[in-house]
Amino acid sequence: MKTQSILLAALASAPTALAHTTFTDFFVDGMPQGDGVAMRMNSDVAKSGDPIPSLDSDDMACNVGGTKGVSRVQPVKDGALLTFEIRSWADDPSKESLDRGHQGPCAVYLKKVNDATTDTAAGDGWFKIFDHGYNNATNRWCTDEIIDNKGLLSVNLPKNLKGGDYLARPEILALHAAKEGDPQVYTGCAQIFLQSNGNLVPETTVSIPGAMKYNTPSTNFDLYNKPASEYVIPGPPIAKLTSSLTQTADTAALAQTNGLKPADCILENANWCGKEVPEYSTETACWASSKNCWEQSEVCLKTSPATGSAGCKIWQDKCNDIDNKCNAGQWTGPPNKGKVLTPVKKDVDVGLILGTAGGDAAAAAAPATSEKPAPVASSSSSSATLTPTPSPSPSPLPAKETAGNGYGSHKGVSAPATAAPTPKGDDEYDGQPEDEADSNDSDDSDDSDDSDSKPSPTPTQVPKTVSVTDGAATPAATPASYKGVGYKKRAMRRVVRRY
Ligand SMILES: [Cu+2]
Repeated sequence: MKTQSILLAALASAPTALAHTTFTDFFVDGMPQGDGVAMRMNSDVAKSGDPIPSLDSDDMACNVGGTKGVSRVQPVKDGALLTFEIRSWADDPSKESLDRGHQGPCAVYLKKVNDATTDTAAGDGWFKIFDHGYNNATNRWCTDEIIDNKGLLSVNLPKNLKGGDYLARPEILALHAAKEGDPQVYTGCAQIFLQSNGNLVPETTVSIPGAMKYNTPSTNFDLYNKPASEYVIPGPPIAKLTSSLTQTADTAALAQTNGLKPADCILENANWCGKEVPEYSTETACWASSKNCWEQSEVCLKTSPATGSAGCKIWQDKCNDIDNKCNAGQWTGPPNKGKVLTPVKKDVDVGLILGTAGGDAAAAAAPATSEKPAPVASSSSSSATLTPTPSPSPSPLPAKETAGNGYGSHKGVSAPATAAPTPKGDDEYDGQPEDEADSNDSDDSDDSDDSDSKPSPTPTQVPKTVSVTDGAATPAATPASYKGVGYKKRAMRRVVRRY
């Protein structure tokens, strides 16, 4: 058992250390929803951080295995701010979000679905609500902005979209190996229920896979030898929205019936929920409840996605507590019956809210796009593309989120006035996650140490589940001048080594 547990621990810690990046979780109006909650990630945990293997595969929709949904769907208000988080180590938000050698555009797509838990995601129905490529004025790519914003990518949902289930899909395209035929796409999907009375729908939708193809200027771009200002963002322009003719004015659409957190869920680990064990007052019943507890623990561990099993450890503490009390002859329980153990989530300042830059080229006059002085706040660009609607027209977003320089701040905390860099230098990512030597980082392994052993008491470490909350307070800045030179070799080496 011990050997097996060590082996599993090694297996579990290795993949995250080799990761490029993963969309691990999302926030709604600055509130973290929990690691992996309502999030479709690569179901192959060992490869969770890898780029999508093929642009032509169904994996492009919601990542590998993402044609299958998860059980939760998170409610969001009309016009909500969605924030997606990326991590190089899916289970450790304190580490870097993405190696800086990854440079390229990003986008966010939506797809209206009947049931976000079962929709297969791949195929038609996707529309783009945001993109951001290269900003000439700042010499920065979308990835630069995300990295310097603690790995957070935020987008305001267009107001008055038709309510109901959606898949929300962030996308990053890293171009460092594009010229060599290896455009690296990172994606994932949030399952959301939009609480909206609106009736806006996209005029046109696209298929994913299909919106991004190999051997196009967007995907075989020579990052190191071509001016980034010439770069064309892949996929369709930001969708024009129009009133749905088939408006059913059903307020029933506002009532979410699917994917809600079970009322008796006292602990979450991604989409797993722990339920209180049966009450007991005899020794036999005490141990029966202990068994119940450990059985739930096993399910928790088995269903842990790449974001880890921190919640399962909390659950094991509960089981150990029951065991100790059974042993001590305290046969009335369970202790702290019904107590919610899910760590309290705190509001996060999501920092930068990017506007579009270098994108939407099809919609705007072509050359002008790349001359844009600074990122335009997303609200202005999206309201420009919204088709006027009969009833409530898309209302402008609060001013605090639309600072003219493109740095909005959801919580009104001011973001950097310029993209002024704090030089970190090239060695910033020397010896960083990519090297195998790091794969047994001691702080990586503790998440998995005891994970498979059940009644072995694990009285240590308080798991750091919501540490993202500490992390996101101050947007850090990094070298704007950094052009990815010097990374190239590493990037190539990496490609050779892995693909
Ligand atoms: Cu990578």
